[in-house]
Amino acid sequence: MLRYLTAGESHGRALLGILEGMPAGVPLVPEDFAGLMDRRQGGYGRGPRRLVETDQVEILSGVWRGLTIGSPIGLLIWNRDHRFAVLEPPTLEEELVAEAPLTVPIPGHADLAGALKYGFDDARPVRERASARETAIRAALSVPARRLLEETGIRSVGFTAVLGEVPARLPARTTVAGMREKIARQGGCFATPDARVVPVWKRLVDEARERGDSLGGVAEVWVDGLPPGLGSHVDPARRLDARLAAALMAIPAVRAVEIGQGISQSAMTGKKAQDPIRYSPKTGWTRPTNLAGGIEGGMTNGERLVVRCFMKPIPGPCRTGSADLRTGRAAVPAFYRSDTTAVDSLAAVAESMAALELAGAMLEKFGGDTLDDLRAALAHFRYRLPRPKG
Ligand code: EPS
Repeated sequence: MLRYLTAGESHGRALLGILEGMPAGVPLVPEDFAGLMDRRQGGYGRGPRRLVETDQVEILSGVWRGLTIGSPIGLLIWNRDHRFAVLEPPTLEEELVAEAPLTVPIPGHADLAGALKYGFDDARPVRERASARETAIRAALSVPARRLLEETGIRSVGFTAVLGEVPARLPARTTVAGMREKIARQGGCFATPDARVVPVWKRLVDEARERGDSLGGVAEVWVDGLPPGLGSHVDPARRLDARLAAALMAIPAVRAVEIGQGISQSAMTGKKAQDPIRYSPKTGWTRPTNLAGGIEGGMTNGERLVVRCFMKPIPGPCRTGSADLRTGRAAVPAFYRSDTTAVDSLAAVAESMAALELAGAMLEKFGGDTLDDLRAALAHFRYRLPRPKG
C-alpha cells in the first residue's frame, strides 16, 4: 500500500510530507522536483505569493545515492512567507504585532464550517490549513510516484482544458508525449496546446482581477501506458475510478470529477455510449473510441486514462456577504490576498494526485520490494494476457 501524510499551514514555517510504501531502487534526485514545482506555482492569474516562495524541496529521508531504499520518504518545503506558527502562547508583544483575527468567514471557503467544527471564533487556523498552499507538498510527494510510473513506461500530462466558460481547442489525436511537446512549444502563460486561446484567457483573467472577482475552470489529465487490470470490480473500495475521484475531489476548490466522457455519456443512448472492442494479434485488445476514459468496471482497460477536474472560482477575492463569528451581525470579509484563478496549478496538482493513486494501484497489483521485482511482475502479467490466435 502506498500512503502519504502532509502537515503544515499556509503561513506556517514549512510544509512536510511522508510517502510510505515505495519500493527500493527507484531513481530520485533533488533535480526531479523543480519542473513540477514551478508548474504548480505558475499560470496566469496567480497572486503575489508565488513571487515570494521558491518551493525548493528537501529530501530528508528514504533516498540514498540517488535511489529510493524502501523506507518512508520524508520531504520538506520551507515557507518564506511564514508568520502563523507561534508554538507557545504568544507574548504581549507578539499579540500586538499579530495579524488581526479573521472573524468574518469567507463564503465558499472552509472558514465557517471549520470554525463551527473546531470551536474557533477566528477563522485563521482553518484558513491556514485549508489553503491550497498545501498542494505544494502533495505535488512534491507525487514525484517519487511519477518516477516509479515512468520507469514502467507510464507517462502523464495535465493541462487547462477550460477557463471560465472558454474551452481550449485540443488536438484530435496525439500521445501524452506529443501533448507535452505542444504545450511546451506554445510556451505561453497557460498549460495549453492552443496558442489562440491564450490572449482570450488572459483578458478574462485581467477583467476578473479588475472586478475583484475570480474564475474557475476545468483541468484535464491524460495517462498513457497503463496496463489493463489496475483496480478491481470485485470490491467497491478497489474500484480505481472511485479512488481517483476521491483523490481528485480532495484538491481544494474541486467540485466535480469526470472520467472520460462520463457527463456526455449520460445523455447518450446506450448504443452510442459504449466503446467497441477489437482484437488483432499485432496490436492486442484495442478500442477505436475512448468514451470510458480508460476505465471500465473500476479497472484500467489498457486505453488512455482521461480525467477532468472541475474547479469553482476561488472565493477569496469575492467579498460575498457574510456574518461575524463573534457578533452574528452581517459583515463583509476583510480583504484577503488570493489568486484570481489557479486552474493551471490544478492541472499540475491533479496530475500529481493521479500519479500517487496510480503508483499505489501498480504496487497493489504487481507488488515487490524493489523496482526490478515490480517490473518482472508487470512483464509476466503482460506475457500471460490472453492472446487469441486471431
Ligand atoms: C491561498 C491563498 C494565496 C495563494 C495560496 C492559496 O496565498 P496568500 O494568502 O499567501 O496570498 O497564493 O496558494 C499558494 C501560496 C500556493 O503555493 O499555491 C488560499 O487561501 O487557498
